[in-house]
Amino acid sequence: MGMARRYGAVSGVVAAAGGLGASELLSGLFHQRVSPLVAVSESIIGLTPGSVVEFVISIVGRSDKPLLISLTLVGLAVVSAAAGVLALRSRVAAQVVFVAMGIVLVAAVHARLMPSTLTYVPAVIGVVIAMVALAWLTPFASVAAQATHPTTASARPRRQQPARRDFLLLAGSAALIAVVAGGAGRVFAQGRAAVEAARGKLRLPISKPTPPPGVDLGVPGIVPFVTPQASFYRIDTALAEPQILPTDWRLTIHGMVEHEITVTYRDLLARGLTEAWLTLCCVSNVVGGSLISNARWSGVRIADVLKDAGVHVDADAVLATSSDGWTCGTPLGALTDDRNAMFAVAMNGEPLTPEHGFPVRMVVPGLYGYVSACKWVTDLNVTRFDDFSAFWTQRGWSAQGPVKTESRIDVPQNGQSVPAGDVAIGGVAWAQHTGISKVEVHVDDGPWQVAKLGSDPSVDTWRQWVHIWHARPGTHRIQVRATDADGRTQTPVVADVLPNGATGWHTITVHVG
Ligand SMILES: Nc1nc2c(c(=O)[nH]1)N[C@H]1C(S)=C(S)[C@@H](COP(=O)(O)O)O[C@H]1N2
Ligand SMILES: [Mo]
Repeated sequence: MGMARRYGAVSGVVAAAGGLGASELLSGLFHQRVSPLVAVSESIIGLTPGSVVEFVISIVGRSDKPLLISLTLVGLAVVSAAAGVLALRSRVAAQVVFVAMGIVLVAAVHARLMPSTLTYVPAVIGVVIAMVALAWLTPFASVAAQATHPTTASARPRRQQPARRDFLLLAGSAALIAVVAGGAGRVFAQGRAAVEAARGKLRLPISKPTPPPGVDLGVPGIVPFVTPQASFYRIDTALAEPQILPTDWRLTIHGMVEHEITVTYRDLLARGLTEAWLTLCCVSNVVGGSLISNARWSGVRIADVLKDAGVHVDADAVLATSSDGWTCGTPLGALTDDRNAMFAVAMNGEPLTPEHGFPVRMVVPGLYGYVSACKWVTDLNVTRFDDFSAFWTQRGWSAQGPVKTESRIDVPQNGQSVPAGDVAIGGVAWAQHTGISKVEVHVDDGPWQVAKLGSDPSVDTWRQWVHIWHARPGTHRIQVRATDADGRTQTPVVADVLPNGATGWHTITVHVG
């Protein structure tokens, strides 16, 4: 490799390393399950035939992941080096290569993480930093390369040293920053270790949840009745989620109460746990959206704890505060009536994960998360709606947030092509704390067809539905609507998620060939 190409390659690799380091740091700070680098590696596993993956694992055993990440790094390095060389001739072309790598990172992150506000930030910032770094390094690389070229070097002997030194210094510091940032990302990720260890030692009196019979209709493409932890949607404003040891956790209940009380984790467990199936839904879930998931929750009834504090008759709300400062206001009635509003300590048979509120969070049947599901809850102020506004209500969202009846088509997917003949149209529907009594589907302007329903263990969960459609060739529009147990059919009126939840019938188009 000629000197010029070598400098180009170095600047390409260093620029990419800078971007990657930054993305590792940010994803560590945001406590994302995977960084863009790991997301790419995991996607490679996903795209590799299962037999090949098994074969590789059978050879390298548990080191398959580090090995794969190393290979991904080598791959990225090779492409970046090539881009760096290319930059000496065409900066635009080199940046196009970086953008392409960025698209790969973003796509991998998209496939591996549940979308939330910060999902794509590490990958995007990483790419931008890499591109800026390349733009900075390339001129130095070309000057240094020219300076070391034998003829120009002898012609300009004094130019040689400074130019090389400048480049190496710049590239060296960029590489150093990249390594430090990447390392810091790892350290942040390890900050979880103590909490993770404490969490691992907990032996909560809960059993592995088995889905009740009939909840899963067995139709491929419909989300499972129970959402596994890893794919449970996640929404919060915490840049770095709170890391709270169970032994440090305290909940203070105060305000319009007879006795102010403080509860420890041990106090809470001593009360005995109740369990319930409960679907959690975000007010930001658009029609057809995926910000809704279902789990088995174990916890302590909030009503019982509030009874100990003695709530004043004229209170009508509870303002809950999280250890990260986030707040939500919940109608007192929803916390004291007979529904299973709870301080949850476990989800799907294991202690809450840190991102879902470990050690203790609230879950309240029938209410959107933003008015009820306070994660890392540490403070309850019994009060009146007139006397406060909470995090999202200060930002234009309604003070009250009952979950609206909705239904979603999971299969076929919008825009999909399906063969003519019998096609299963299916999905989920929910009318929380009321229950679903009927789901209907119609194709084009045909009559509404009643779908078959999966069973539901309570009125607080979503319910699967399926309808077998005799599909004829052509392009068709499919719509779904649900009716709740009180006989109210889902409104076709389209409403935006702001200020209190979307409405409208989920509509998809499929091509039958
Ligand atoms: N501390 C805290 N709790 C929070 C939030 C938050 O931003 N901070 N977001 C709420 C919102 S808007 C929703 S929809 C649910 C989501 O819970 P999950 O991330 O466990 O799915 O948590 C709620 N609890
Ligand atoms: Mo939400």
